[in-house]
Amino acid sequence: MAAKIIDGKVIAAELREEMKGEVGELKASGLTPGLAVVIVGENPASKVYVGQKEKTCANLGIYSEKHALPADVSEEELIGLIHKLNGDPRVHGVLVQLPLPGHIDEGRVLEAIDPRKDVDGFHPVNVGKLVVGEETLLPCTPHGIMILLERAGVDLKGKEAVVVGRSNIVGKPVSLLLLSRHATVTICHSRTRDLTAHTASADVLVAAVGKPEMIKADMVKEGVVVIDVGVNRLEDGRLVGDVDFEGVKEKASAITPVPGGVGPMTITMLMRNTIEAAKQQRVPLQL
Ligand code: L34
Repeated sequence: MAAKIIDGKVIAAELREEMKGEVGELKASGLTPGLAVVIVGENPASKVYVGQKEKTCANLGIYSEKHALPADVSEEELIGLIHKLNGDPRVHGVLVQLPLPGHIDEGRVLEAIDPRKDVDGFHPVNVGKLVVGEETLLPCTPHGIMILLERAGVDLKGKEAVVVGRSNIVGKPVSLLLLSRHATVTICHSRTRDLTAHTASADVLVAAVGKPEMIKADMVKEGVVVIDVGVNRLEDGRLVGDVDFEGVKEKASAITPVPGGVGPMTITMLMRNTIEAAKQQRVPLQL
């Protein structure tokens, strides 16, 4: 059986079209959603992603500003900028592109962002809300994955969901979201003893490790739904996922491609969060 291709590019474009209308209405009512993106250093991939984020903002009518800091910026200076953005009423979302240079404590930086402006959903307060099932700004990639599964018509209740990778950005939060939809969730990682024993039992497999094409056809079962979060640039310039797409698509019932799968959804959900954050910041909390 050849798999259905889950087209993240098309689904993301549909969602952005809806958001465009919503942004138009908000602006007419006097509220322009605003996003500040902070990038430190010269990581080429980060530059590409940040460029796409700005372009998408412009396309939807969302106000955006980019703050590019040199690689040797001090942690204090970076946190100072975040405090300034926390207090700027034009800015509803603050995103610090990761990874950061080694001399900067990532946790300290993420904790400096006002949780209400944390459109990445990385602040411990928002992570905590996700854990206990409270409504919150969801991390963009995991949220995008859940929408792809929904649009592909995948019912998660009682299914075996296997997540390969345990990062704070993808693996851990997507595991919690799958759990909240009543999947039985297994998280595998670099120390997992028999990876194939786990992946072969998956009804839904999420690969988020950053190793080019490591998930092979003989590691999955017939009919599996595969979400490939990997974005790996090979030496020959090709962009591939963590899944051997050509092999695995012959066994899967549905699969996301790279590029054009999860990536476009990540940026689109960032726009969603920026709009949500703007709406929440307009209405003062009734305590
Ligand atoms: N703070 N840092 C913060 N938030 C994030 O949500 C990210 N991430 C990850 C890296 N650091 C971050 C992203 O935005 C990865 N990431 C991301 C965003 C977009 C795409 C991939 C990763 C994407 O659009 N990928 C395209 C291909 C792009 C290309 O040609 O290089 C795709 O179709 O998959």
